[in-house]
Amino acid sequence: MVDYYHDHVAVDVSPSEPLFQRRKTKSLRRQWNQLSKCQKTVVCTLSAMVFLIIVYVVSYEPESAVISVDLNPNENGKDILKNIRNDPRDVEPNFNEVVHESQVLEEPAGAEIDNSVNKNQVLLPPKVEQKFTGPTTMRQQAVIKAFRHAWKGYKKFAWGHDHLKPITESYHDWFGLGLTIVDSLDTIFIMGLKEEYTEARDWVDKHLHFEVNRDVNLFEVTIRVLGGLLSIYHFSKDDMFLQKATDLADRLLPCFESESGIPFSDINLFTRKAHAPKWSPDSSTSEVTTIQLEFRDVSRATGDPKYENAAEKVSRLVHKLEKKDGLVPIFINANTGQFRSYSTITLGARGDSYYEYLLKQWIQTGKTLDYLKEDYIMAVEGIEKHLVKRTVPNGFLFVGELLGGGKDFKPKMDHLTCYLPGTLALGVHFGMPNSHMKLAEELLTTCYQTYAQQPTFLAPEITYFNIQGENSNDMYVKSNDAHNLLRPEFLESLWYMYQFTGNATYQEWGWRIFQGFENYTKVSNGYTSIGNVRSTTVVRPKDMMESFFLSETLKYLYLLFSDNPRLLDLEKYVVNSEAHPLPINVI
Ligand code: DMJ
Repeated sequence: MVDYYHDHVAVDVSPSEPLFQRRKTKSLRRQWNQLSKCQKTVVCTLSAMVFLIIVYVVSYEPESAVISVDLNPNENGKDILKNIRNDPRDVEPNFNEVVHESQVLEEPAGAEIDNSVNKNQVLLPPKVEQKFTGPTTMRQQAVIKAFRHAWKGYKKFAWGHDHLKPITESYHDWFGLGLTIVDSLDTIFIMGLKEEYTEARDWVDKHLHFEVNRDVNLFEVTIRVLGGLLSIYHFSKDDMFLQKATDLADRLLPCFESESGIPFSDINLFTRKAHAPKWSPDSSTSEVTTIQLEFRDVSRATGDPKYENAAEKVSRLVHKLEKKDGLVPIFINANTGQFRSYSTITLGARGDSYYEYLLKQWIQTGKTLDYLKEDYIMAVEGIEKHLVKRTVPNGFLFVGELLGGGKDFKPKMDHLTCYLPGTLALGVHFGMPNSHMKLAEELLTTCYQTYAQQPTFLAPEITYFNIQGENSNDMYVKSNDAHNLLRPEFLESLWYMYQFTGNATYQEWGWRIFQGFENYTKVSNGYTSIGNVRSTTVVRPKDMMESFFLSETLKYLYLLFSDNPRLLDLEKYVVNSEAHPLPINVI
């Protein structure tokens, strides 16, 4: 009798065994006793060999099925790093999820929030293991082919520069930090591309220096470079990346030395002098509130709380400011610490990721910072109350904007806003109200329509919506807004929604959009932004491949097309605004 109700399988040899079976056992024993000593030895040896072969076959994992990157940490890097970090886990090879006992970052009790959080304590991140075993579907292989095509053009004409200009076979330098390489490293790792990994790592090790006399934007460098370095550090455990990240974070820190603690937008990485943007006295709200995941992660990886303290103080200051039902104006002054009066409220440019990082910081900190959760819930309520409307005639739901400090509604949505369904779904997964999922699904459909209604199957940068019934079209695009910069936001949302629902329709939508990129943005030396999504014949190539195409757009497509919806474990990682996964600190 076999017992199926336990982990093991047990054979019952009780006296209730049928008679013929007992006879069979007896005759076997008799036959065994008749064998000579030598015959018995042969039988035993053969049985042992058969047993060993079975054990080997069961535990064998074919090497050719696994595409993984060789992750030898740089030993020199390790030594230097020990000077800046005294992490007890350095001596333990398998230091999963070790947390210093007294290092819990707690929400201060009561309504008054202390700005000087976490002064001398820091929570170390879990050293999570994440394996990527290469593509498992044809569609993933197609994305890898696209990545390699883009990489080849970048290598040939723009290596070490920020962006490829694929039409003129040249490059563009924004900050002069090899943005495409740093932004791509974790995508390369996830895709399991060994050769590309080696050359990219080598470039970072030998050529990425931050001692450059050039102004850079705090937000862009934080999400792309700092985020990119940290993410690949966590995946690869290669300390060289953390060293670079720490050097960069140190150079960015003076941005926070304003009168209010709200950071200046720009800084010279060599002189370390920070200032407001040249075109405005104010910083952008989304920019100053979309750097916290990265600075916190530097603190947690190095054991030094100063980065987290400076960045989180910003969130706490913004938390205290007056808002319109949780919605924030898009400009804030670094000296006064106040929002600019009458500035626009939007989930698009300069507002978008404020809302994203409320949720993601809360997740990153193991759901410990309640003020972020509350601000997030209030903001979604504000979105539903003030910004959400339906189109005529088909009733598509969209998120518009409020101008003049909240007085006038504008039925306009940036493509950037299409990150929102994904963030809402992520929130619901972590316990936010279920009603957010309904909003996410409806917005996702509208965003899909902004692609599907164009003959190129590519969305424009900005879409306007018909709410008055002035004609029979739900949405329209102005000539100046008809460009597509190879942006990722909608694909990002598709990936989150696919993760949490398993609905293959989202993969189909992603595939159609990927075909749009293949058909209208692919050129012989890479992929290019285009000026016009409204025509299949006059797309007007703009000669620019931004780093986020490799960092985000292709990464999200690759993850979306996996037959494993949990290819990247969102219980362990929170993904920054530039698609760089960072570990969640579970207490
Ligand atoms: C990226 O750099 C980031 O996703 C950012 O938060 C917003 N825009 C671009 C991509 O569109």
